[in-house]
Amino acid sequence: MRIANVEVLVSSPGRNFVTLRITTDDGVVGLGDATLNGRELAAAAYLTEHVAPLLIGRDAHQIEDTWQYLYRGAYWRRGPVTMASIAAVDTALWDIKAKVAGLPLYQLLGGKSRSGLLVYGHASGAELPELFDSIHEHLDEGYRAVRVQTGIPGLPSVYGVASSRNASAGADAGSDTRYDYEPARRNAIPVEETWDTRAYLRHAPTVFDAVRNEFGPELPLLHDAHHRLTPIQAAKLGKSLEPYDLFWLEDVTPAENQDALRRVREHTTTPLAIGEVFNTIWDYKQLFEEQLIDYVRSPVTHAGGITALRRIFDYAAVYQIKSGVHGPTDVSPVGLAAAIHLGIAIPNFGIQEYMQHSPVTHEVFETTYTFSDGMLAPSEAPGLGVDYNDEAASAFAYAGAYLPVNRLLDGSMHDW
Ligand code: GCO
Ligand code: MG
Repeated sequence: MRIANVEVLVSSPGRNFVTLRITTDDGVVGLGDATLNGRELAAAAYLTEHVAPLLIGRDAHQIEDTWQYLYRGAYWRRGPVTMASIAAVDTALWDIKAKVAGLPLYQLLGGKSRSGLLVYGHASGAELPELFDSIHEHLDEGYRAVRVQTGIPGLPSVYGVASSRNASAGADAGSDTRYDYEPARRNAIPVEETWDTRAYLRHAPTVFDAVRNEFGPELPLLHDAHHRLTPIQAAKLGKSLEPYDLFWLEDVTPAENQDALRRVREHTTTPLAIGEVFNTIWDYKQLFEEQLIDYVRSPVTHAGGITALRRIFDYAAVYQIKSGVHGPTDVSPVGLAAAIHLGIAIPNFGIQEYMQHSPVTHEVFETTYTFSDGMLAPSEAPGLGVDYNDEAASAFAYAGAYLPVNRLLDGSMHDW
């Protein structure tokens, strides 16, 4: 079974997505996600110019060899563009193999280890009343765990907080208080936000205190610091949130310097999650071996595919570290479906992020996975269980959109 056709599909049903479609000589079709939010066309060009020509004529069954061929063969290793591209090829080949076997993909990964994946959604509010409404909306929808983000006094807008009930305006209009930052000023330069770490460190514990008082001790609560703190500030935040028993505290500090997490760990027992911007197993080496984190945030889409992420999870399991896969709406339904198949199979599943794609996204990506009682589950359809509707996609042309950037009050560039 040879690869006969490779197509890079760029579309924008509500937000931009890069999808790879591989077709074999006997007509089996596989899909992969290579969406790199704000830098989509770099991954699309990498695939079109440098990967697609190498795939034609290859044995579609040789997933591992193709992975090694693209990773080692590029000479220039790692990096988000390369690894998102390899991920798309890898996922599409797993989709094909499972379709040929006539099995849902998770069966090829060892079968089910659980009946469903516990997920968390994005509750947010500029002020506590909106936040409480948002948490109630999530609970009413069945969510059993929620991420909590709020505004900070003195700052006009903050990461993770829906700016209005129509935060996802345009094609996504009508969405609720769930946070989404797309489509953010299409064809314009990035929005600039401001940040004040001291105000944040003062405010965050008061929010969690209020949420625990309102919703009680049981509900798993998560929080994302989005790479903004120094190690000692991160340590301070972890310590100040300990009374509120967080499920996890995410991206407290940028982790290029893995030693930084040692400092945080010395000071707090709040569980730590990291890795949504990592690309390979090497980014986790010290974090795993020194047991500096508790949850792995990499998605299939940005960490080299199902083959590579499964390896990361196996390595994590040695240290009792669990999965906590990134699932914002900029991971496409193809990337999410891959995560669901992997998550249902691995022994060390922790939680899955599930922001929910908009109805308009689902016009293009026809999915079969299900969400009920706060759990995601794969369908029994062969392969990933996702179809790409070309006709629907033709109505949604790509338009450049950037993530915001962040500055401190004195104008210095900061991490967003
Ligand atoms: C999360 C993430 C996202 C990212 C986004 C960038 O935890 O879901 O931090 O909100 O900011 O995926 O493209
Ligand atoms: Mg995050």
